[in-house]
Amino acid sequence: MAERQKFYITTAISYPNGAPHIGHAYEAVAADAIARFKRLDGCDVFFMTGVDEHGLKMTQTAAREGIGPKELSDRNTALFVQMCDRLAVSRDRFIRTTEPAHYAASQALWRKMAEAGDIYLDTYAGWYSVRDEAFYDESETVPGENGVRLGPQGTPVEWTEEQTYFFRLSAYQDRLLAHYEANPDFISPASRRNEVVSFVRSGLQDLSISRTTLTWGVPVPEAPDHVMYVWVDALTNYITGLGYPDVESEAFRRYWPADVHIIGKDITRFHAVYWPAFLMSAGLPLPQRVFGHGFLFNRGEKMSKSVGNVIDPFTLAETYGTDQLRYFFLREVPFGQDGNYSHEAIVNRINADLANDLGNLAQRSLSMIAKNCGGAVPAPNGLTEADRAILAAADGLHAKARAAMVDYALHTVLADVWAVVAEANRYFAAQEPWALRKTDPRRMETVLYVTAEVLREVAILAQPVVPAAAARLLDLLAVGPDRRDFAVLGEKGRLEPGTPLPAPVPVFPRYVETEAEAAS
Ligand code: ME8
Repeated sequence: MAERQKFYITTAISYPNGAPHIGHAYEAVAADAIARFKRLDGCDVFFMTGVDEHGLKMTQTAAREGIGPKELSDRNTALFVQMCDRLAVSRDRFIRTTEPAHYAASQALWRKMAEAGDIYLDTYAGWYSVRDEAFYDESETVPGENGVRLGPQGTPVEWTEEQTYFFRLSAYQDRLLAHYEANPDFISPASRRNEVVSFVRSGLQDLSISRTTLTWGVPVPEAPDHVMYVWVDALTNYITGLGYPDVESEAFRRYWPADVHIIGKDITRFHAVYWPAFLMSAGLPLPQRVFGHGFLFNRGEKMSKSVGNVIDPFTLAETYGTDQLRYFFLREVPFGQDGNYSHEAIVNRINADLANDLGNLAQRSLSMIAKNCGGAVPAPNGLTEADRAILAAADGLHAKARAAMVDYALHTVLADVWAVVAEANRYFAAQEPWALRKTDPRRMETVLYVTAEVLREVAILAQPVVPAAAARLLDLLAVGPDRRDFAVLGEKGRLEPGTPLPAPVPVFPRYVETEAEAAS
């Protein structure tokens, strides 16, 4: 058997300075859907997510709450883990940056960069945003209200001056530009790539990479009065998770470099400029790709605690259902672009796509099979042009989905799958199997077989996004657990006539408005 292709995918690691929000949920679900897709498509996947526990933001939030940063992190990290469970995020590893192994990895990477001559001590004087944990050039900041200066993300910046270690980022400008040029997909989507290229072209300053005014972080080797700048240790998480500094370890050799880092667009610079420069300095291979997804907004507005529109992913999952929420995120928002969520938009997707289009087709065809075909998979009796056409459309989905996934276009995969669902509904309506029951029962069986077969392929391909509902549908079709991956799509996995089927139950219930919602 050919060796399975490896696929290493990560999310950003989230700051546990508060409870997870919808942006965290979105990123985790998107990365999970990609990981599940790749697993079903035969890859040996390693999927990692986790939390970024150090830094000034954690220290300051903890101080405001009158607790230590570790206590703050422990409390919120538990919620991030719960969120992963609640949203069916199938991670292989949940990493915490306070793990001793992560200290060792970060210090080892630091030493490599120092050995390469890329680290020196100097005085930093410039602007820092605690909210972004980022240094900004004066030219990137603007005056805000009440004498506060704002950085490019609209967060306040503070003037800081201290003795710190620097990383010779300026020395990597040409190598980075050459890398972007030679690897046009390194930064996706293209709009993010253009931003990064023009940032790097405009000239790179050396980067301050340690702090002395802070103790909550990874100590700098041989300089314990310094802790590492939080982004140095945060980015290192991607290799800590594979056993770095043991580059001979099985996991590191197997999975590094990462196939894709899934991150939000606001942190592209760290992943597409700093991270590859650190890796080049340490003599390690670079990740294949950095994918910067868009932001989710609440009816066009940025979520903020002061506006009071921060939506808790637990409440959303509770209200709409995990699969429903996952489907909404990935179908509604073209992956890479910004998107909006609102109660109406979520309900519309649930009821139109899931309950009506797929749920009803499954319910109608499976109940007819239960009543009229002895509760077993019916036998096809000679295929017509219409039967062949819908089967061909379903059989063609795998190739289309793979093509869309080259760019992680999850929304395109779903649009293609649901286009076949719509076509199957038209087929079902046109064939009128309920009328054939009396006039031509053999033909009815064929129509029901073809419909069930389309449902099988749709359910298999829907698994990455709606894992629980797809599994229920595959149960209803008596598709065994070993016959659910993409290898059995198309003719080789056809349903076996005569296979007994369980009694059908609805797979996607309609969302019914509560009285309060209906009245508002
Ligand atoms: O940036 N919509 O952590 P974080 C979509 N610790 N995505 C969003 C979002 C929104 N409204 N808000 C945030 C950090 N995100 C660092 C990462 S990685 C080595 C260190 C995304 O908790 C954001 O873009 O602020 C990022 O990818 C992730 O959520 C975690 O954000």
